[in-house]
Amino acid sequence: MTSVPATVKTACPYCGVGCGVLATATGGRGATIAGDPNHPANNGRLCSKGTHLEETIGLEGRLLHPMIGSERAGWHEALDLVASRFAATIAEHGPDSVAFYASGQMLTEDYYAANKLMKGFIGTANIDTNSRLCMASAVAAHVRAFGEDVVPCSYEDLDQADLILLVGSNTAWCHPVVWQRIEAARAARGTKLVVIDPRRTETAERADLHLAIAPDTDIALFNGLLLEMKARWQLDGGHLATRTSVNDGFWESIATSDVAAICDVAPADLATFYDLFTDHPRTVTLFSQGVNQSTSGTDKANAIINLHLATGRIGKPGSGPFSITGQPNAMGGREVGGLASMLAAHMGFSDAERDRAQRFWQSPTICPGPGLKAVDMFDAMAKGKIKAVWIMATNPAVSMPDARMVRVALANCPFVVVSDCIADTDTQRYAQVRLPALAWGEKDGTVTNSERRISRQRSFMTAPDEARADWWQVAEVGKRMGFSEAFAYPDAASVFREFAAQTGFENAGTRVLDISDRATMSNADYDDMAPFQWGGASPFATRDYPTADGKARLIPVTYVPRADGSRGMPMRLNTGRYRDQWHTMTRTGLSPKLSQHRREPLVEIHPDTVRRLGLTDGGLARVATPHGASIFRVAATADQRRREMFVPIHWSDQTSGGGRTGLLPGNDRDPVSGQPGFKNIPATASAYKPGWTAFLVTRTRPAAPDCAYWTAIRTANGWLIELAGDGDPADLVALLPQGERAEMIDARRGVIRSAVVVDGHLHAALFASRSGGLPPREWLVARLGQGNTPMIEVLAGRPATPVADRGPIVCVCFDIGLKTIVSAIADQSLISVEAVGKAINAGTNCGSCRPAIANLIPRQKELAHG
Ligand SMILES: Nc1nc2c(c(=O)[nH]1)N[C@H]1C(S)=C(S)[C@@H](COP(=O)(O)OP(=O)(O)OC[C@H]3O[C@@H](n4cnc5c(=O)[nH]c(N)nc54)[C@H](O)[C@@H]3O)O[C@H]1N2
Ligand SMILES: Nc1nc2c(c(=O)[nH]1)N[C@H]1C(S)=C(S)[C@@H](COP(=O)(O)OP(=O)(O)OC[C@H]3O[C@@H](n4cnc5c(=O)[nH]c(N)nc54)[C@H](O)[C@@H]3O)O[C@H]1N2
Ligand code: SF4
Ligand SMILES: [Mo]
Repeated sequence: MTSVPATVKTACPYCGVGCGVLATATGGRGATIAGDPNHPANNGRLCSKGTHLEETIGLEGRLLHPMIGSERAGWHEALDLVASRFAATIAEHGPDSVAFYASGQMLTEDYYAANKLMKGFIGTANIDTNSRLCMASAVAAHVRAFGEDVVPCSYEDLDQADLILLVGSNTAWCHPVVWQRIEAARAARGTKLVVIDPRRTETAERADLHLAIAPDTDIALFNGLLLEMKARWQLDGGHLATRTSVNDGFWESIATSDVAAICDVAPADLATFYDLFTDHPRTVTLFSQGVNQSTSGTDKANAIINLHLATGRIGKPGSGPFSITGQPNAMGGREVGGLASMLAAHMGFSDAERDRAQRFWQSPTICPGPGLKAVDMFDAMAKGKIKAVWIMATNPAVSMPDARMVRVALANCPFVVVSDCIADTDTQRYAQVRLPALAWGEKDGTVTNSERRISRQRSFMTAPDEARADWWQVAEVGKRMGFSEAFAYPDAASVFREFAAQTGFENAGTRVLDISDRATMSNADYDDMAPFQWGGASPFATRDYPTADGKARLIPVTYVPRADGSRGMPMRLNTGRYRDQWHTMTRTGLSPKLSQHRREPLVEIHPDTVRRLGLTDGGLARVATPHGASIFRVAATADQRRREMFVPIHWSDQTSGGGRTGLLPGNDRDPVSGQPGFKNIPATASAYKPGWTAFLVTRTRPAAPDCAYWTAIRTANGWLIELAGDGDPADLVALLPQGERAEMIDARRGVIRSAVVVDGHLHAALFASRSGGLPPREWLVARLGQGNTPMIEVLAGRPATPVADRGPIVCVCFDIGLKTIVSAIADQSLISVEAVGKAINAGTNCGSCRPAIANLIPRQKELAHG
């Protein structure tokens, strides 16, 4: 009898859109992946990252056994050691000498267990999370305005809006399925789109109006808009009077003169913005890291919320201030109290709330108040105050601001435990104990997306070797620390039921988060649980705001110019994401498809500024801030404002010897939320002119090269490694694998061309030059692992009969390059993305490249001649 492989309904492990995925195991570590047509978050759609999940679920690079130092250990031994070291540290130095650094990539069950252990049983609130770097400002703004961390919108509101403002969000790249929903609304009802972002992103390029504001001037813009609406009699007097509380002096406090000058936008564009807002009452303002990751992030978010409260554009279809979450379970972490500034189940630290949590947990102790927020936590570690830390599902040695100092802190911490599914990460290098976690496809539990929708992540593959669930690891340590009963969970379902019960415990309608109707569900019901939304589609449509008087608050927020310029640092550095990579690339970096979109970390700079700084487009630049420096490939682009730069966050020590963005930001942070300002950093850039440049295509990855700049990225059959440095390029030959070698070396001119063949197949090829002239990469990348390629062609770096240059890959699903798309548009007079799709397929699968194609259509003439 042959069994038909079962299809499992699960949720995507990447962004906070929270798409439903249908996964069908195909044996071994394989699976077919499709969008779940019945999941309300995506109705069957998946972006490039979701679509190519199958390339990331193998066992390559996985941590499969507990490790103590460099030795393999048994689970008992490792867990005993963690429990005993934590207990001993607490006994000697008190509960505040230990810490937990968690992640929005943990499941709700993992997070709940970790928070309970720290706050209720160890008795310290020193548990914080990478959500501090991500959502903390939005959380703080929600609590200030609504009394509770509640997102007042749903995705449906995007379908019903007449105007959508995207503030500090590169939606087309970072929340692509929400983007596709916005596009659908524009097609269906002509929804207007305004993008507020200093950069002209692919998202901004698609907008009806792009306001390329000066960094961190959002408060001036939104206060200006609110005052203009007041002047135009557009406020909602009824809503203001009955549902909000406005302190005396509020209107004076937001007074802002000369908004256009502060924001550095054309007065005519500002007028258009005001008119669009006046004409379209159904407005959703979707905001992301351009708002949150700022030293004024909480005030920015409140400026947006003020506008919606005062104009009554909240709690109605097609309206509301919509903070979109980054990670798959950033919202779930907030629900369970995974931040050092919240308790659990949306409670704070008052005596009554602490007492309530302690009685619910029946715990021996309870944390006395808030704990250390991420930056302060690592700071305390550097100072020797935190003596044991457990890091789970996050890579702070790369992603924290001032990553160099974070590494000093980790090196200084006597006991570091890291739970990860990957064996070698920059953070793992500092661990005394490494615990192997289940990865996506193996783990089982729940996540909550941006619109408060709880979905099940379900396993469809068996756990490899000794990898175990994160919640299980926490519970086992809890038991070993003497809390056997409190952590005796037989399964994830029992953790979820307890969390559900806590949301209802002595709640009596005071907190919106209440899923206690699930507290008694059976394991079978948990297994079958369909996605559901807490708080309903529009939580504040009818119910009071969860404040003492039931009213929302308008928060006085004032624009204050930043005064952190540094001597010799005349530029501003902005940092963020690429379309097809996820954070520190531990998973998306495994996918050859996803690695095509951007082969190297670029520093994007306006062409005028490139010239002024003496840089060259395509050359290398050393980007420096007061905290560190790193080398990036220069991309000159008028999409950047002058004197501003943008670099991606993705490259780590595992993938580069340059491009290390984490070294650049400092610790400046929002005074309310403690969230670091990652997007507006004083900086400078200067040319790095290497003695030689080189690249290596290879089937097997060599040890990390020792040169000023290198980056390694996945290709279909191996790796592409870009290199630049000083000294003798001949040393590079050591990077080549064993095999039959063919070479062309001109030592005087510093030219090396060397190819390695194994069993008649091209195994590696190295090209180096002192003059900078190197052949194109993609033909060689495609030859890798292939037989019968004449050696003379390999050493020439190109085939005897030239092949058409496709240009950089735009559509990764069908491997279609920019030049192919541009010539199809020109030759066939294509005028829409659909027409391009019909002609050459590009953009017809996941759709992540549709904005890029749309932007090529009007620019086709300029590009075809360029
Ligand atoms: N492809 C991909 N998608 C992802 C992720 C990923 O790693 N890769 N990560 C996920 C996570 S965790 C997150 S948090 C989200 C982040 O999603 P986004 O917030 O959309 O992404 P970012 O690139 O960090 O930054 C957004 C934009 O803010 C702009 N910005 C900078 N300064 C300002 C300012 O002062 N004002 C305004 N208005 N805008 C400004 C930047 O130019 C940038 O284009 O993405 C999620 N989705
Ligand atoms: N300069 C700059 N820095 C930033 C940002 C920025 O815009 N600019 N953005 C910030 C933001 S918004 C975020 S969210 C952070 C993200 O930063 P990180 O959280 O550090 O990035 P990830 O690469 O997602 O790290 C997740 C780690 O968990 C592992 N992992 C994956 N799944 C599991 C699991 O189920 N269990 C366990 N135990 N491990 C798992 C992965 O292998 C990986 O090592 O970066 C922040 N840092
Ligand atoms: S938009 Fe893409 S990355 Fe985000 S959840 Fe959906 S498929 Fe995953
Ligand atoms: Mo994030």
